[in-house]
Amino acid sequence: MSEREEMLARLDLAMGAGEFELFFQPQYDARSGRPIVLESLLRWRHPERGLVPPVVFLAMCEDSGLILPLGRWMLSEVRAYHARLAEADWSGISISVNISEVQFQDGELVDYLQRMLAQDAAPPASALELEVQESLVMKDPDEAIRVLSAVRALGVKVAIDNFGTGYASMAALQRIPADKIKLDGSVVRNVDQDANSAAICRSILSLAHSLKLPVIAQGVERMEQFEWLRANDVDGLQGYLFARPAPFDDMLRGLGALPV
Ligand code: G
Ligand code: MN
Repeated sequence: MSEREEMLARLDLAMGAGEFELFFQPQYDARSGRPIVLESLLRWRHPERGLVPPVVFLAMCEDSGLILPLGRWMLSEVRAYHARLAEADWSGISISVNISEVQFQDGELVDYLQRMLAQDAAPPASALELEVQESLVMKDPDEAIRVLSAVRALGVKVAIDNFGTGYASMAALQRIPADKIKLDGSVVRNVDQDANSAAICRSILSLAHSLKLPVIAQGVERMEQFEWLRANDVDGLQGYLFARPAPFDDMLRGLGALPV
């Protein structure tokens, strides 16, 4: 068997074997410094290879169709973590889930969410946030608007992920039903050092704010970026500077407000 075939065969068994895990990375309110959302990130703990990052296996899951049951597993799995947040006195925090292209286009996403939310009233739908890539939304804006409107009608929040990677027309953004946008790490990488980068970032912030959309900067790695972003009215922050993705218990131990 080729390495790919071997991985595919193992992936098929991984879900039943409980080898998928969620890591969590906090997002913070830029003004109060408080953690507001935990982004859940999928990891595969392969028995021999150890921790496999999603770039290695997600495309395989999409090709094999495993992405659908896996995506549903993530959605229902995160609900269990709310009780643990409440126990630790962090009950106001939401949890976000990244939605893959296949899952977004599947046609069953809204029905699945509705059934899942109906099973148990706690936590409320508003404690769940879906992250949908900008590129995916812009591929078929009319269809995305239909799905995202239905998601928000359930009370679930929507974030447009990796914003600023070049696909969104400014005209399209105003039609997209969303609660926030997450700036791609590439947009904020040099904001404090490069005038063009700063100009682009400022214009996205100004556009989003005129549409009443909060802006979360992701991929923040340096203190100077953090300072620039706060001075330029960014609403939320996420990145290695504050916290790396980590298993829930490790994340919880390190969780606290940023000094702002
Ligand atoms: O596509 P999305 O933005 O959801 O991807 C999140 C990924 O980005 C995670 O796998 C996480 O490990 C990574 N990440 C989170 N914070 C940082 C950061 O500050 N710098 C870099 N380079 N990557 C980050
Ligand atoms: Mn994301």
